[in-house]
Amino acid sequence: MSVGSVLVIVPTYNEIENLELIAGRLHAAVPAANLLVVDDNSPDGTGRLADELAVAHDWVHVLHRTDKQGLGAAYVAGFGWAREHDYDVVVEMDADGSHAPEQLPRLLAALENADLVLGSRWVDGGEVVNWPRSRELLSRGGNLWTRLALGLPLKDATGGYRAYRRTVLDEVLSHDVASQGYCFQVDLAWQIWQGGHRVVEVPITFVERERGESKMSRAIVVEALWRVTMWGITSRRSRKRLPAQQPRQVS
Ligand SMILES: Nc1nc2c(ncn2[C@@H]2O[C@H](COP(=O)(O)OP(=O)(O)O)[C@@H](O)[C@H]2O)c(=O)[nH]1
Ligand SMILES: [Mg+2]
Repeated sequence: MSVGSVLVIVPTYNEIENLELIAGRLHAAVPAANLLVVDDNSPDGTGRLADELAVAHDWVHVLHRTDKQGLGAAYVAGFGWAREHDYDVVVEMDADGSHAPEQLPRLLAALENADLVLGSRWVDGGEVVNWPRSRELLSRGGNLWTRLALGLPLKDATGGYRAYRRTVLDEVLSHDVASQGYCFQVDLAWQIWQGGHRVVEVPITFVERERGESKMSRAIVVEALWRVTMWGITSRRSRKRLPAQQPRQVS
């Protein structure tokens, strides 16, 4: 069984050392998938490299943006492109190798019985390699707060390795998505779960980048904390959700 045409969106900001490698690994792992690089005018020339790859390979596409506006904005632009080009499935994947393309077939298989599949570090069988203790605590703490504040029964709602059915993206993007930074991930999972769609977590092995620098910042953490808390307060005031579907874990 197939889930249909697949577009993998890779947002980039200064990922010149990583882009070609991740593109090659993706094509080897899932040859039928197309790649869309969404570059925010990286000073290191990642956008030019992406153009060269697009000339060399018909499965590579590039969306150039004029400046760095955060992960959320880059993905919203990429999702718009995916909808214009009528893909059935849209995947989010980092450029830095943390999200192994070799694990993508498992995410896509799980999407056969789901609307959103999350690659999860914090379910049984999931793991993180080479992360400093501080990053692990931030991720675990962020996910705990997300569960408490929103009642969102997911172990890893902040992760960025996921596969969406196009139909749920259409629904989510019919509203404005205000989240700019990494809390964009929580925002979408929360909206899709609230919409009554099937959300499934699949264990992944997340490997910290070996090349280039993380773009995580204090501002990103503060935005996430603030927004998740506000969503929690607002939804408690107007809880109108139907009885929750529990997410399932697929191994
Ligand atoms: N286009 C774009 N990509 C971004 C932006 N911020 C982060 N990224 C990309 O998002 C992915 C995850 O970022 P990364 O720095 O690895 O975050 P970390 O894994 O949480 O430390 C990488 O592919 C980055 O290049 C942004 O503002 N714009
Ligand atoms: Mg990273």
